[in-house]
Amino acid sequence: MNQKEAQRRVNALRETLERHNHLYYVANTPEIPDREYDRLYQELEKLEAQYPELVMPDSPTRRVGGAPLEEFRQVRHRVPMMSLANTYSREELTAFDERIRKILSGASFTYVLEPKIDGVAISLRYEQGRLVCGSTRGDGRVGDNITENLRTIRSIPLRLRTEKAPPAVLEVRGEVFMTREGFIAINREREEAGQETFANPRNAAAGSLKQLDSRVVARRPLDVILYGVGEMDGIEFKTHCELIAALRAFGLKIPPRSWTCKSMPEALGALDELKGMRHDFPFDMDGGVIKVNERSLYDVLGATAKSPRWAVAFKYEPERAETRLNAITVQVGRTGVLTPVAELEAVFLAGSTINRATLHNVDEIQRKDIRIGDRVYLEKAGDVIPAVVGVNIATRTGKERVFGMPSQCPVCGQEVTRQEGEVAYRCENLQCPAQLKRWLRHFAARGAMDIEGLGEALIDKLVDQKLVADPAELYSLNLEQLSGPKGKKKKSAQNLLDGIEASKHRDFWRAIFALGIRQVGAKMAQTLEQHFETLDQIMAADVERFQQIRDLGPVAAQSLVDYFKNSLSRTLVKRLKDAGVNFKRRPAESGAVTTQIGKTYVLTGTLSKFTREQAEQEIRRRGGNITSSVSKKTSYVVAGVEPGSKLDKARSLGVKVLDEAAFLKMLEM
Ligand code: 0OW
Repeated sequence: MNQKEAQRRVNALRETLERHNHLYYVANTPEIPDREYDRLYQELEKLEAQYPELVMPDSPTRRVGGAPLEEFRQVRHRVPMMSLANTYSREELTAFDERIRKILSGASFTYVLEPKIDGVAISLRYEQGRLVCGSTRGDGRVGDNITENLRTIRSIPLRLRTEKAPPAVLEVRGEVFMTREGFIAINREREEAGQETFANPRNAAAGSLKQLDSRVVARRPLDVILYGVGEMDGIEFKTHCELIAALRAFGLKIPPRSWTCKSMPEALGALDELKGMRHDFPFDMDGGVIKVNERSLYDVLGATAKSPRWAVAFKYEPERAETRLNAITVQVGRTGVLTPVAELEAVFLAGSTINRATLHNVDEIQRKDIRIGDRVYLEKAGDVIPAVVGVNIATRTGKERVFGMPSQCPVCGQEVTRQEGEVAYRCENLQCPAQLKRWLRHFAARGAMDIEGLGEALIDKLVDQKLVADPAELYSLNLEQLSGPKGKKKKSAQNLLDGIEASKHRDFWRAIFALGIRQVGAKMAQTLEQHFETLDQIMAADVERFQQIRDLGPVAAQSLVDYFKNSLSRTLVKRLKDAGVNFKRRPAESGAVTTQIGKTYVLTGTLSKFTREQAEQEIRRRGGNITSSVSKKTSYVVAGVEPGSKLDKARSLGVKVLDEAAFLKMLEM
């Protein structure tokens, strides 16, 4: 290939990759499997390495920067980033409407309602269609230049998509957020690694954007939604709806829903509808924003010192409960981290009864001054995880007790340690039964090796009776050991042995996930299966090889290399292999397993045979994709018990709906 041909191929690859990036991260309608995307990406990387003169700063391979910054530079916003007036009351919305009508003295106008995303406000500056600067809001006039960090967010295009000449300047404004799923995953990882956890998805997003090393940011599951503009040159919009439509056409991600309303009463009705959809969005939404649609009226309406008079945010009260903290117990995790857990008087909150909540670490307990016996407030972080957010100090009697972390592991008695710079206390005893139990639970779980009959109680027994000291030993258990005195439990013992036997033939990714490698969740294990045929190939890979894979960042890459360098892990893997556990990708089956490629699914409601995660895995395994919201492009909506508004949307758009039985049939399960 000569230079000219290389240039042509590089251009074609960039365009194709940008298109698929947009389909995957913005439009939520991927068309090609990940493996195909990775192949194209690797081809581009190779060509760019061969012809460095062809490298462009906005190439899809150039999202993650090099060395960390020393500090962020400052950016002056030429059009200030305004704040928003907030209210919790519908009466105030009516007053807002009256005020506007008075100023406009009879001019006709409409309102737009859109969800209020609970994230971090940012501004993106595109010059001649290229992303040149990304910044935080700061004080509204001056913010931090966080371009490097924002470039790592895949839903932010590095170039605007347009057939015509792009505007000379277009500054777009919006919110960076972390999805609830991403927040839960990252907190789980951090807890296991002994790091401080984030209180909610908003803090996780804000904390991520503050990182000076964009390689760290690249690993955080961040996303963006854009809903406004700042400075513009060479483009203008008459209405907010027109603006949003233009952002969408430029390939930018816009609010998932919006309502155009003729009056405030209509907007109030839309607010109710939006509230009902609250849990359907994959991100935290704390209310709705009502904006005047006609932009020509903005100057007339003007602004206060901080916020425009043409927009207002209506915030929903956070769902909160008060209950008594009866005790604080300490749990020992799979990696030995000691986690304090709040034992609560049972209380109902946002759809479920809660009697326990993680307190994360001692620092957090001290910061909130939580004492045993206190009346505490509970909220659900990221809408799902119960969290103690504060104490009702007024009800203190003086009998409450301050909590102290035990100096010895509550399970094995070994002295606990706290490493410098870590918030967590750890039990470093590798033989600690608590760690072993957690490890076995992870290994046998439905999402991993799915060993039928091996529940918590049985694992406790096997460990306490010293029958099993690691997962490989499960495979040498025999009927006699399990049958109990006089062989009373022969039948259940045989069932367990059958379950263990069956687990040897699970999919390759399940075995990878079951190993419990730090940073390697089920999704990552599936990605690894797509890229490697055998575990031996994974074991032979280096950090660079792992980093060629989309969605696999430097921390996970290092964790994989460290894990397989360790002789204990290698021995364990060998023993599992010798026992007959499958560590190979199955040859692509014809028919069933590949039939879903390119199809997009939306899940709603509860399924009886799968958790949400498992259903998603089964779809992905067959090459299908999952998106969070229903559109005309959705292939199927899978509706379980108590489906949300997604089902109504599917029906109104004529999208095919599958109940659980039809879904199972489709999966041929
Ligand atoms: N968080 C949001 C949101 C939104 C405002 C911006 C300035 C004038 C109108 O989803 N959908 N729309 C606006 O429009 N603001 C939002 O969030 C605000 C902006 C400043 C602080 C919040 O992030």
